[in-house]
Amino acid sequence: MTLADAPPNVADLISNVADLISDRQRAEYEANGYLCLPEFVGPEWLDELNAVTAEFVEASRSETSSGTVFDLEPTHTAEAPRLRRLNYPVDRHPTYARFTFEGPPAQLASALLGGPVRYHHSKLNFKWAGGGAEVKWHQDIQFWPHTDFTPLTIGVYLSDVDADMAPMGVLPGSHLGPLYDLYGADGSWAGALNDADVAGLDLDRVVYLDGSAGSVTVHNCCMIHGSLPNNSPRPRPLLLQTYSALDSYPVNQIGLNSILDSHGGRICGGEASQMLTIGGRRMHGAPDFARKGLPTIFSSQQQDDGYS
Ligand SMILES: O=C(O)CCC(=O)C(=O)O
Repeated sequence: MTLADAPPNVADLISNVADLISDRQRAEYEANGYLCLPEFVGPEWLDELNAVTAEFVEASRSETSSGTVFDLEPTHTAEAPRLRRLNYPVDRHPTYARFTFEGPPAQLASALLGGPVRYHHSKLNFKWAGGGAEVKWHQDIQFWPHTDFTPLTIGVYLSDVDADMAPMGVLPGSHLGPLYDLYGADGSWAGALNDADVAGLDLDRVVYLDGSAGSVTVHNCCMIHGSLPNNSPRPRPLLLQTYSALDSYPVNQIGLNSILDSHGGRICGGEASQMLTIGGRRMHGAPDFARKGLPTIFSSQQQDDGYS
């Protein structure tokens, strides 16, 4: 289904999940840990996103090295930009924010996770033409652990991506297997499985998720995935956004969880419930005290702290 004209209210669509994905697709996601949905995002969104993205590529010409906004290849120049990534697109332009919080990815995440979702982070991986770097085999959850394994990442190809353009590769079912150590032998963070662990994978089973512009990839946070270098003459822009279930929370001070964008934790399609499950025990946590200032147990119990 094309969602270009869908209403921008996730809540409206949660009651109509069947319009977005079928029960069979949801079951496939649960069993295999991934989905690929051809041309899920319609031309209106794509045109808008590509126009904004072109502005950022243009702006990158005045940059000489990677920074908060851009991750640039070492050979990037003003004449021949070579971008690896636009960091945190939702903080960079309202179009990305609207797309991520109200558009097809938020709607799809809600459909897959069965209700409102908690946004975590976003990025736009360019994988530039003529050698854009490989992404080695890894799982995401070690980069940003949560209180459960519901987080998923939705990728949107902003242009046609064929098999020669290094599409995302996934190892079906690996989301139900071991969680690998992504540190190197010297103890430093490598962000990838080591060679011995990779040698133990059945890489013949990898599925590469190519698709025309607007096609969408979904992968669970425990999925083993990666992509080859892009040796084609065309860049491969993949806009990625991560969401978890409403009652799933990032564990602070581990990896990316400490440096989320200004919208990290935002709820799409509902309100925060403060429900969570840890170690199999469910509870209703206290409100977010950052919102109205620090209460004490006295002011809470006397109901004069502004939270009642
Ligand atoms: O861009 C890709 O092909 C994969 C991206 C990815 O896995 C990541 O950025 O964590």
